[in-house]
Amino acid sequence: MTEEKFQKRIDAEQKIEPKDWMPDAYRKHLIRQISQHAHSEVIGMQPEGNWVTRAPSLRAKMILLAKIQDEAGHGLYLYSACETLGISRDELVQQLHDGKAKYSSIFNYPTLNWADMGAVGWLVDGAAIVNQVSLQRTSYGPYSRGMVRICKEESFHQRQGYEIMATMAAGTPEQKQMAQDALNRIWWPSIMMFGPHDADSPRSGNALKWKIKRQTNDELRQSFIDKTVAQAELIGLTIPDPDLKWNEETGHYDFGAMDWDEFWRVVKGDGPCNKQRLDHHKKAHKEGEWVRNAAKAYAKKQELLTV
Ligand code: FAQ
Repeated sequence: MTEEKFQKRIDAEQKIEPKDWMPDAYRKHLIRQISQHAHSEVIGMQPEGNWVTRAPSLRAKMILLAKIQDEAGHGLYLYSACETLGISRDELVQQLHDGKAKYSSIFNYPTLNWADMGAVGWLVDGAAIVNQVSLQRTSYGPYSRGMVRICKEESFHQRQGYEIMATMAAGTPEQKQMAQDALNRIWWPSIMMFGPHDADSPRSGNALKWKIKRQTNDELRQSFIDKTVAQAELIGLTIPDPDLKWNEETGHYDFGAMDWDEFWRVVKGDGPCNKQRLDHHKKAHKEGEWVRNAAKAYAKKQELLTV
């Protein structure tokens, strides 16, 4: 098949499946994006895992545990989708450890208190859903199907966080202040999750042409902001952006400038927790080696028994 025919299939909204012919650049683009997405799910467990032992009630603890387990599952779906493109899980993890593969900038910020569990669920999962609902229609079949499953769980996560924020915002003045403080710290990093502005996004051209991304970074960011402002107002919290203002003409909120120096610093490895997150992943991966070996040996034994 030629690239021209491939593009026609994409334009006709036909899904591309693992054994179909695809341009090498399409395959590489997908491996990069899906693996970074998978790494984000797995590294994203760390800031929340930090609070499991200190959840304020058994109910809160069970919900948080279930959410974190879901993130591990999302990582597994995504690694599996990525493996269908002809790369192994070991190679993907190695790329993460070598600093060749990125993960979402947001997970390089610390979670300082229980209110941060609310803000992460509400804003980080909220931003992730907006992005992932759009990716349900991505052109690569296994990625698209993975997104459908992930989105179902992600909306529970967003509500888990919003419930924490709503409860704290309706609590004592100190609790309300904690919720506001978490929103103040996590707001800007969460809207940076959508990536650089469209004009500064080198990957968007091919991603949109190949329908890997269905909407641009700025379109998705705007959609997230438009949805979230009313949610903040409803629970009496203020989004920390003095330039945030409804624009009658565009039908969207205008908002202030993001600190792109901070964004690129964090993406390039110099955020508050980059080293901690990666070191922890390396340590956990090493400690889990015997489990992987045992699982492989068991699978091999089963194989021999069935021959
Ligand atoms: N962080 O040209 P673009 C979750 C990089 S899931 C780090 O615009 P693209 C669930 C980008 O990779 C969150 N790096 O790139 C959860 C590229 O570098 P490269 C993860 C970023 O790919 C919740 C360069 O900048 N979701 O949170 C970021 O077209 C709670 C130029 O950028 C996904 O991964 C960033 N924020 O657009 C889990 C969704 N933004 O690779 C646990 C799938 C950009 O050329 C707890 N991914 N970069 O070296 C996407 O939709 C896209 O890849 C974007 C970036 C939108 C992230």
